[in-house]
Amino acid sequence: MIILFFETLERVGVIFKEVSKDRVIKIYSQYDPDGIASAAIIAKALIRLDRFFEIRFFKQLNSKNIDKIEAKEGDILVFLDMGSGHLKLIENLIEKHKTFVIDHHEPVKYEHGNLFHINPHLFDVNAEEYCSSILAFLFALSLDRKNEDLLEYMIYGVVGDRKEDGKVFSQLLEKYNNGKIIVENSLKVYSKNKPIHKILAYSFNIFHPEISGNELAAVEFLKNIGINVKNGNEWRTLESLTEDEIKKIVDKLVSLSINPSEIIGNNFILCGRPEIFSNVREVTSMINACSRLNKIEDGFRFCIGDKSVYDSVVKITEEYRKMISEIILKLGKDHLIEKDNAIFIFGKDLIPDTMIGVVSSMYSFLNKNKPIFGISYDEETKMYKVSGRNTSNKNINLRNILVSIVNEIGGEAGGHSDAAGAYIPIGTEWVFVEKVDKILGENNGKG
Ligand SMILES: [Mn+2]
Repeated sequence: MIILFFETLERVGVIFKEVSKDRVIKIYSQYDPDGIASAAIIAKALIRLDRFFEIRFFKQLNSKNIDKIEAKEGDILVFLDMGSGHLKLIENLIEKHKTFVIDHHEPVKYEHGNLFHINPHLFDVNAEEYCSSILAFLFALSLDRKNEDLLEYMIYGVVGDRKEDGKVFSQLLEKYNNGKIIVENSLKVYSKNKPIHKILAYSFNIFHPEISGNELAAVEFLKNIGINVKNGNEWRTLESLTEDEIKKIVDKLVSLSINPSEIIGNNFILCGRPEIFSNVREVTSMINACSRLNKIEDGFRFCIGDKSVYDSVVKITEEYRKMISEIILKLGKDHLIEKDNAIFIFGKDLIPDTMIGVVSSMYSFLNKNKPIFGISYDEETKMYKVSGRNTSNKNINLRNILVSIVNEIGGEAGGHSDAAGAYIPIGTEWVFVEKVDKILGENNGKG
């Protein structure tokens, strides 16, 4: 029941305020835009509450890095956008510390008097509509209604985790917007005022291996459908295109099997910002670029509006776009393995572990009707990292599939039904491929 969910949020907020007085609060958050946005919301709310806190970002919690969590007696622990699937892993910490977990990943069963667990999966609500920044925003509201001005941060997380079409988000946006954020239904791109071929090449949600990351190919694409890319000596921007021209582009992209929901949708424009930082899609991709290139502190500072990092974040974003472009260019046929029921991207050494999820997501935007599994080497765990994405079949639960496979071949797994991850031991990758294909085949047979 939705009432119970909100009541719990309020109650946990009251408890948090009480127990965190004169304590050090240690915040551990995921390093992606949803985690960074959640941390930004909680940080601002804690400053307003006059609390002491520290923030650290993790790529992922796992048995290899769990000992990096150091807490002194009496410290309060807060986990954001991670933890729900790791409660057994952090059991020793929960036994010693009041622990608040604000997360939307599928939880494991675990309860303890010290644990305050905010996760939509534990309540009778549509968990798919939530991300951690939404939960963090609701939690911040329960601490103080003034925190409704943190809505902007919430949207970075929502766009990062692709929850912008959910009802929960649109209700919150409507209720707390105050006219500062304009919603525009248009091409889902990061800017309207850049040359259109650049926009096509670098809006990686509109993904096609022969256009994305390749400006020349994007120019050719536009010419082939009869669109002038220049007006005199000037490159034309998206804003200068006629409705008819935009329709031509959309139709052609759809004919190339790009998922229509990736092409047209809502963009969120922040009023009163320099153009380059005004489209939430661009802000989010900038935060994401910082995460993927291990510049997490810059991403966090940028998220909370620290102007001193603006220049470096612009550079990081350029570097990130170049890096993805190179990966797309190098990803040859031998890296892509298509089985009956799934597609595997063998990134291994070519794709860094921080990028494999991004690349898997991009390929899942192509209408292939099969889940995608990216595999790359992870230095920290010395294992293969797997990123699974499913946009095609609502009847499968990737998280459960990965959990059941690692139970057989070793490793760890967690996540969501449509986006899940795992670490698997080196040498098990081919067994993994066969097992995934077999389980999905059985699933399709049943469906
Ligand atoms: Mn998330």
